[in-house]
Amino acid sequence: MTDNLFELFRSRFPADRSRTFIEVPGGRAVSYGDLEAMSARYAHALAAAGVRPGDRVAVQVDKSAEAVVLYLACLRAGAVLLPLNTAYQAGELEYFLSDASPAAVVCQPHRLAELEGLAVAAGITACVMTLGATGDGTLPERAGGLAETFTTAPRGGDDMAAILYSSGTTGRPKGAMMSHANLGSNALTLHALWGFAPDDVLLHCLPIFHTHGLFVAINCVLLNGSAMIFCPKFDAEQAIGLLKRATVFMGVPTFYTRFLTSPNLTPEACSHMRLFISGSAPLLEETFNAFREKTGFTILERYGMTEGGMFTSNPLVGDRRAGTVGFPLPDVQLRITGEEGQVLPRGEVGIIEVKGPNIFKGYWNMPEKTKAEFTGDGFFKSGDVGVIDERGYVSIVGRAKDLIISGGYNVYPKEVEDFIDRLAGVVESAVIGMPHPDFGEAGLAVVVAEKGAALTAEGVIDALKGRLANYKVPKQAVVVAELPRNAMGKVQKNVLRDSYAEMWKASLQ
Ligand code: MLC
Repeated sequence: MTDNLFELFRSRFPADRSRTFIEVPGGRAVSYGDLEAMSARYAHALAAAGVRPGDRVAVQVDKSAEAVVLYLACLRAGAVLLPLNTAYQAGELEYFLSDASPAAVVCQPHRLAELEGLAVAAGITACVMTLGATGDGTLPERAGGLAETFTTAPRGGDDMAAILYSSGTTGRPKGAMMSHANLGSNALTLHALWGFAPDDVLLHCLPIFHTHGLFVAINCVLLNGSAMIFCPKFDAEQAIGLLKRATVFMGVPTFYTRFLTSPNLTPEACSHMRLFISGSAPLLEETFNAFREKTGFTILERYGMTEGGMFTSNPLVGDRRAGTVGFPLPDVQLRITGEEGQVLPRGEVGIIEVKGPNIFKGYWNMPEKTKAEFTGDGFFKSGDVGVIDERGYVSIVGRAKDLIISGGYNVYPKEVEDFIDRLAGVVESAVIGMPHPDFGEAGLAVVVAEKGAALTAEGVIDALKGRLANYKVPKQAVVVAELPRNAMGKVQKNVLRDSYAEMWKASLQ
C-alpha cells in the first residue's frame, strides 16, 4: 500500500473515465482518462530527464491544463513539486534554484534561456525544459511517444509532495515542505466539509502556484472526480458569465470586490451556484454584506496558510458570520496563546497556534527556523493574532509579523526594503501596507535618500520593476529625510501609516 497522493485521487476518479476533468473556456477539454494517460507520459518524461523520487521539480509556467497534468505527473514520479509564481524575477528565481537544487526546471518558452542561465548561476545541473506545445525538448514533446501507463512511485505519508516558498520577516524566503499526507488529509477534510457532490462544477480562476488555487481548489475537484472550468486568469465579466454553468467558486476578496462592480452580478447570474468561498486575505464585512444583498448568497470565509493548507472554515450549514473565519476544521486543533505561551480562554486575544495532520513538515534546509516556529507540544505558531468567541468562531484581528496581504498575495516588507536599500542613493526604507479598494492592502515605500542624491519616488518604483515580482512592488513611494523611531531605535510603522493616511487616500481618488 502506498500513501502517494496520486493513488488517493485515482481511487476517486469516476468509473467512466470519459467524464470531463478540465474544461478551458474556448479551448480543449481534458477527461479523467486523458489525465491518467497524459500524467503517465509526463511522469515517464520526468524520469527520462533524470528525476528520481524525492527530487525537486521547479515549475514556473502559465496556468494551463498541462500544468495541472504536470502536478500529477510529479506526484506519480515521486518528485517534489516546487511551484513558482510567474511574476518572480531573476533574482528571486536564482535563490529558489540554489536553495532547492531541483533536478528539473519546467518554464515558459520565452524564459527558457534565462532559466538555463539562472540554473548555471545557482550552481545546479538541472534539466531545463518548457511546457510549450512545440519546439525541441518541450516536456509535452518528450512525453509524446511514451507509455500511457506508469507505476506510481511508492511514497510514505511523510514523504514530501511539494515545497512552497514564501518570503519571511527576515527577507529570506523559506520553503514549506508539504507531505503527501499533509495534502491528502486537508483535501479529504475540505471535500467533506464543503459538501462536494458528484455533479459539482468548480469555476477555477485562481493562479495555480499557491496553496489556494493549487491545493484547496484542484485537490477538492480531484477527490470529487468532477469537472472544473479552468480560466487562465481572473476576469470578472468572464467569470460572471461562467457562473451559469458552475456550482462552486473559490476566490480571494479582490475577486468579490471586482464582481460587485459589475452590473451583471445578479441573482440570475448565480442561480446555478451553490457555494461561494473566500480566503487568502480578510474579507471585509461590507463586501460580505454587499454580495449577499446583490446575489442572495452568503460567502463562506475560511482561513489557512501555506504552512498547512486550511485551518478553519465557516460552516456549510449554519451561520456564516462576517468578520470571522469560522471553526477549526474537524481534524485541526487551534488555540490562542499569550506572550508566555500560555493557552488563553475564549474571548482573549493572542497568537493563533495550530496542530493537525495538515501542518507542514518544516522549512526546507532550515531546521533552526522550523524549531522556532513550533511549540514543544507540536503546535505551529501561525504568527496571526486572533480570538475565539463564545460560540467557537475564530476571528483574525491582526498579525504578529510584518506582512502585507495584497490581492491575496503575501508581501513581506523586509524583502522589499532589502531591495530598495540596495538602490544607489538610498540610506534606508520602510514599506508599509495601506488600505486599497481593489487589493485590500497595497504597499507604500518610505525612502530615506542620501544627502544630495537625485532620488525620486518614481525612480524608486521604476527601479524595483523587473527586479521584484510585480505584486511586491509598492504602488507608491515617498522620499523623506528620516524615519520615525522609538526609544529602542525601531522604525515606527504605525506612525508612518498615520502620517501618510491622508496623502494615500487622496491619491486613490
Ligand atoms: C497584480 N498586481 C498586483 C497584484 N496582482 N499588485 C498588488 N497585489 C496584487 N495581488 C499588479 C499588476 O502586476 C499590475 O502592475 C497592477 O498590479 C494591476 O494589475 P491588474 O491587471 O489589476 O491585476 P490582475 O492581473 O487582474 O491580478 C489581480 C488578481 C491577482 C487579484 C486577479 O493578483 C490574483 O489572482 N490574486 C490571487 C492571489 C492568490 O491566489 N493567492 C493565494 C495565496 S495562498 P503594473 O505595474 O503592471 O501596473 C494563501 C493561503 C490561503 O494565501 O489561505 O489561501
